[in-house]
Amino acid sequence: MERRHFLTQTLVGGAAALAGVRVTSPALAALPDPVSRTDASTAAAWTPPGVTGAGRPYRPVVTLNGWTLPFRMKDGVKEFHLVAEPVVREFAPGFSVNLWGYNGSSPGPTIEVVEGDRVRLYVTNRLPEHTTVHWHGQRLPNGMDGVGGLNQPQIPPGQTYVYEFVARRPGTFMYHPHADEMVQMAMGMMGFWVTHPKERHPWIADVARDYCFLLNAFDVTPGARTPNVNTMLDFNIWAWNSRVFPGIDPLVARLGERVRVRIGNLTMTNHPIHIHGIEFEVTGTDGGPVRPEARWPEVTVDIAVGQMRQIEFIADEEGDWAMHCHKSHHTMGPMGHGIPNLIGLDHRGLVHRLQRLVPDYMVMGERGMADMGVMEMPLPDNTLPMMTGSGPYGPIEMGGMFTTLKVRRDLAPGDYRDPGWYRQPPGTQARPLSVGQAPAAADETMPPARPGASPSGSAPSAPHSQPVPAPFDARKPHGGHHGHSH
Ligand SMILES: [Cu+2]
Repeated sequence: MERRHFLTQTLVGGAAALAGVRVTSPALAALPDPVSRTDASTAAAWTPPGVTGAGRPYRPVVTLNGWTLPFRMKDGVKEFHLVAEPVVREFAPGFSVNLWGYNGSSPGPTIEVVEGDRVRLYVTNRLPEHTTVHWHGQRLPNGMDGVGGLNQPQIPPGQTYVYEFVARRPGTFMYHPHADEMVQMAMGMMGFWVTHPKERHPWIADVARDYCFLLNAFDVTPGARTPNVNTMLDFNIWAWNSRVFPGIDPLVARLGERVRVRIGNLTMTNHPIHIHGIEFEVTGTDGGPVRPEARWPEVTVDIAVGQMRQIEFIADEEGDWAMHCHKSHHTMGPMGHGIPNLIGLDHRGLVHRLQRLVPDYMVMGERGMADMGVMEMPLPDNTLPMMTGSGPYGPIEMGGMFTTLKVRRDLAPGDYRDPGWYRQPPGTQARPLSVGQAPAAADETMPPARPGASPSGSAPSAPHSQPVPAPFDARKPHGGHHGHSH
């Protein structure tokens, strides 16, 4: 829940500085109160009361499992107060991680303004080391770009700096530190920024729903609570806004609505984001809106490291549509990594002998790994299973970067609540075929070879002179598992 803190003690105690200028007590008193939120649910869109700064009223974005930072107007300037600080983030029920973030959460709150707004951002550093904030993608004076050591001195612990610039172009942006980046981003310091157009823009459509979230990744050893910060590529928590399925809320839409989704990638690898059931277009990139004649239809958009993409579609098919990263190991929890492929291996006999040595020994992956979705195996505390999250028909067998797009006819405009699982109309769902209904299969799957003909077109061989290899002696999977039961 949102609550207001008063920073007076912290700020008076530290030697606060505004852009290198020492701040006197009256100036400190003038700082906007920082707003904090630790709840990881999707907050309702925040509409500023009455005033929208430079532009027309806009439809606010909804940050998936996140929230929008309230501002105050002061002398025509939108003033925000970000506090960089340690936070505890729940990635999914049963799994929480010690991170660094802003104003109680990681990612920090979304900053939402209108093109032409003059924006003033106070940044208070409550981390144990220095930091800065870089406003990724913005046009701004060089001294406001936030690269520590290049554009400004680092913000020491306990101090407050102020950034001020005009939001010059509409679009999708991010913010993150440019100070000890590897550590601070591995610890979750990042946030989203949306600048709405100040007037009707020919390349920016009005949409009924406007979602945003960041792609982020962490390396948390199973059983641990704090990320490893030196990991270069081998992350094991693949998250959207520091949440993993089933902790990621669904995107909901009313049938026929135009929906925009803005996605930024602050992981160390690219993510092909795939949505089932609809086609979308990339209507904006890091550099701004894409002119309509330059767009093409997609069902998957690859979002490279450091990029932002905004996509749009008409939600014109009812149902619960999967939406996920198409790198299959990014829809797996931490236990999905580093397991050898055991498919086809016959464990009979072996398991029994191993269990004499290790009573809890069980077979993993003998028939594939789908069993992991229902298995209740003991895990270290504070660790998610490899595949988690169930649907109306059982385990979905995915975790990590996965959620659903839920399109409903009877949803009220502006209602973002999870409508529950979709009920397919009779006759519109894949169904089992009972024995006897199957169309008759031909006895022979290959046409008889014509004498002298060779499938490859090369010199005729004498197929009947070759010995027929014995069929591979694989045991067919059946029923239960050996070594454990569920
Ligand atoms: Cu991915």
